Amino acid sequence: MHRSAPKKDINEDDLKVSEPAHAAAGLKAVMVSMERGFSQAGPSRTLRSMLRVNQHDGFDCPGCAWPESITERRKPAEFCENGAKAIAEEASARTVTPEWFAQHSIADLQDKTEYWLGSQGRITSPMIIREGENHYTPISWAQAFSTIGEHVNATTPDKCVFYTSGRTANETAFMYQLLARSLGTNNLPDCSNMCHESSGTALNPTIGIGKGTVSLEDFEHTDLIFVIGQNPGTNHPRMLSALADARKRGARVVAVNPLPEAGFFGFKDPQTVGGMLGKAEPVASDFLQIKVGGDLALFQAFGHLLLEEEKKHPGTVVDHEFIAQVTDGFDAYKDARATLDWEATEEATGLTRTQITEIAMLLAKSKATIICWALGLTQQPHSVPTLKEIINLLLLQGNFGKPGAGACPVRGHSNVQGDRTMGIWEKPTEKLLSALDAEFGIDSPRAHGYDSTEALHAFEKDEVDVFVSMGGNFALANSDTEALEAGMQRAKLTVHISTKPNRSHVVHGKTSLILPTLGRTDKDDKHPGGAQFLSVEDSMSVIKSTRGRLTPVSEHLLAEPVIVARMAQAILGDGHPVDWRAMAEDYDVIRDHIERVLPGFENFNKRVRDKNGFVLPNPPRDTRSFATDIGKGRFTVSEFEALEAPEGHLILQTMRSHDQYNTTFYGLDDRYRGIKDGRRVILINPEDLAETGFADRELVDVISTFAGTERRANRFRLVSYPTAKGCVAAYYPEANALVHRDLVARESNTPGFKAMMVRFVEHTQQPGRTLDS
Ligand SMILES: Nc1nc2c(c(=O)[nH]1)N[C@H]1C(S)=C(S)[C@@H](COP(=O)(O)OP(=O)(O)OC[C@H]3O[C@@H](n4cnc5c(=O)[nH]c(N)nc54)[C@H](O)[C@@H]3O)O[C@H]1N2
Ligand SMILES: Nc1nc2c(c(=O)[nH]1)N[C@H]1C(S)=C(S)[C@@H](COP(=O)(O)OP(=O)(O)OC[C@H]3O[C@@H](n4cnc5c(=O)[nH]c(N)nc54)[C@H](O)[C@@H]3O)O[C@H]1N2
Ligand SMILES: [Mo]
Repeated sequence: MHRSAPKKDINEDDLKVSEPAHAAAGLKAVMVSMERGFSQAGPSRTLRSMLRVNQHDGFDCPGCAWPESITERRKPAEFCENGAKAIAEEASARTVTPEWFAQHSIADLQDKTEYWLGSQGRITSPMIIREGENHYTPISWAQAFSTIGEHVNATTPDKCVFYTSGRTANETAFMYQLLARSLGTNNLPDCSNMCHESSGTALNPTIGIGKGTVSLEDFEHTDLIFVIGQNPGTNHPRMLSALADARKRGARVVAVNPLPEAGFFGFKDPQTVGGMLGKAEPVASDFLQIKVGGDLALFQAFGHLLLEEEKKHPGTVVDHEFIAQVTDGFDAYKDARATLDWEATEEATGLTRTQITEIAMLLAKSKATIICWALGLTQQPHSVPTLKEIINLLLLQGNFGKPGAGACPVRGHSNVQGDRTMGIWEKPTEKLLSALDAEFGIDSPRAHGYDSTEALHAFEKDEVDVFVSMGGNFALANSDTEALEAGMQRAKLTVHISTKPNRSHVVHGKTSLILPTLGRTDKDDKHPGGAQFLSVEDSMSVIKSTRGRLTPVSEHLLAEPVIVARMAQAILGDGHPVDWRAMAEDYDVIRDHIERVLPGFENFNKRVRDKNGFVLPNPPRDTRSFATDIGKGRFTVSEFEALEAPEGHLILQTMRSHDQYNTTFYGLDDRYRGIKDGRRVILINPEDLAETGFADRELVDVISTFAGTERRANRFRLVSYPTAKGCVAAYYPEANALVHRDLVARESNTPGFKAMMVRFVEHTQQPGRTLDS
């Protein structure tokens, strides 16, 4: 079933630019998804997998963490263009074999982009490369595991790092954290550290849970929805149906974003005839084109205006009863918001007083508001205070635990939320550790481990001997690409549990292993008791099963739980109290352990087999209560803060194109933004472009400044684009080399991927980062 892979890599000179689109999805979306599916996987695998996505007893879409509509209303094809691309990418019948590795030296592979690497296909055999070698060569599974055991046992636990990417299923994640803790380390950085960590850091102390408080049904009962710092048309396309439906019912939908993303303006539902034929339904009723980093100022202004409005019409805006009964800190908040500096607010947000007041009046009148956000709010120095201001607004109007209201952080990876529930966390609670110790007779370490940023520092300081990566592409996903890659190359062993080749495999440690694994869509039936399934948790705390059906591309692939169990056996030896083998043979055994260790998983094995799965407890949503240290919801007071570009600089944010999944590129068509066949672009407001003195499409080198240091990335093209003034945008991961590792969200340590200060200089052939050219 081998299909051949493209030989051609990206040629940035092919870049084409056209007008941005005004609506998302539609027939074109369906056509693109089918075309990608057929070219990667062939018609039969494509159709078989598309029909089972997000269906009962099917597999969970690896595309994003947006929930499926439950009950009878589940649509026959619960997927979207980008979900379909994610599936095609995984169901690919193209293969990366030992012969392929023999043909491509590391030096050769280091010159390739992610686009080329990822499109080569699925890895078919375990591979190893040792110091001084130029090629990966095949290795048996048994030898691969004993290599890991030897390396880990030759160093100390604190020099071992276990990274997790958010596609990892619950059962695998549970075993993986148990392995790290059995060894004696909490070095469990994950992609969440680079993603929504700021959300958890803001929510835990204020509402007592690091998760959202709405369910999908709430979208049917809400008056007002905010969609902030999020590009749903590309990254959560199924969310557009919920938004368009709410809009049809009469709810207002306010988008807050520096970019006029296509999904805000129209949605052509690919699951209805009207939508396919091109009739766009409206999505956002209002659009605030905010300056990057201006959201904190905006939310403080909303707070001020709501309190003013309450003074004018007492008892109509603020929920005093709710505040008195279940919250703390209101008076201090009220005092802090008593006055407002309009000049500073307009400067920080790039919005006018009239625009801000108009939207504040929508809030004042709304009886039930949902605030959704994603990465536009989580990857800046002041992200955590910004998100705490959202919580203040929701508390002020009692928007918790009532229909149509709540906080909705829209997660990324399809199981990133579940991984954290399972204990993938470098700062575990004592409750988790003591439950693990009691269940397994182990002695979990209490010292906190590295998050992703601290892991990057540790690489730099040569404090990582062994790096194990459960999925993901750490080298490219994190900041300061150059320093990180160099650090990774000095590690003694890197282990990559992967489906497809990526950059991290080719900037590997002195010894490196690639361990090929089954994906979501693959059948997992090589067990004494027959086929096994896994489970995931979506953005709204629903746990459900996921079961692949496709025949794996190679008989040498192992399921992730089996890989973890065999690593654990090789590292911890025979006398270890945990029965790893039993868990790997029968995933019900893992779920029984989870039930005894984690709250909310009573009867896990029974309930996970329910057609709609089950919902984890969520006190704010279920009982209007807050399990914080004070047993109340907490108002907080934050200083006014915004991003300010130094003279001659603009603020750079990084975002995803329509044709990529994080560091994986499906194609080169960012269709809604009109950017095609190239990725090294800087979207810039026409007025800002004029001020730089460069012409549209001119090549420039980009210099970022942070704390007196500079980073340089070469050969980007400026593209005139209707982004907010003062703010430019580039694609992730091309721009990651510009992010200084100390540029982080202060309290959560999430990299400042949407907060760089940059200037442009004429393109020269000077040394500097040109990863993709
Ligand atoms: N197809 C596809 N789906 C995906 C992914 C993918 O790569 N491809 N990735 C998954 C993952 S892991 C995640 S975390 C999510 C990410 O989902 P998103 O958060 O939608 O991802 P980004 O592309 O980073 O988009 C960030 C948005 O925030 C806006 N923004 C930037 N700075 C600011 C700001 O200061 N204020 C405001 N208000 N807005 C701002 C940007 O203009 C952009 O629209 O998507 C998930 N789903
Ligand atoms: N500049 C900038 N940087 C960012 C961001 C940003 O907005 N801007 N966003 C950040 C965010 S939100 C995130 S979540 C991180 C993402 O960081 P990661 O999660 O580390 O990166 P991905 O690109 O999602 O990982 C892709 C790789 O996962 C492997 N893979 C795919 N499916 C499977 C599977 O089923 N099992 C296993 N074992 N492996 C699999 C494949 O080999 C593929 O190459 O990046 C962060 N980096
Ligand atoms: Mo993410």
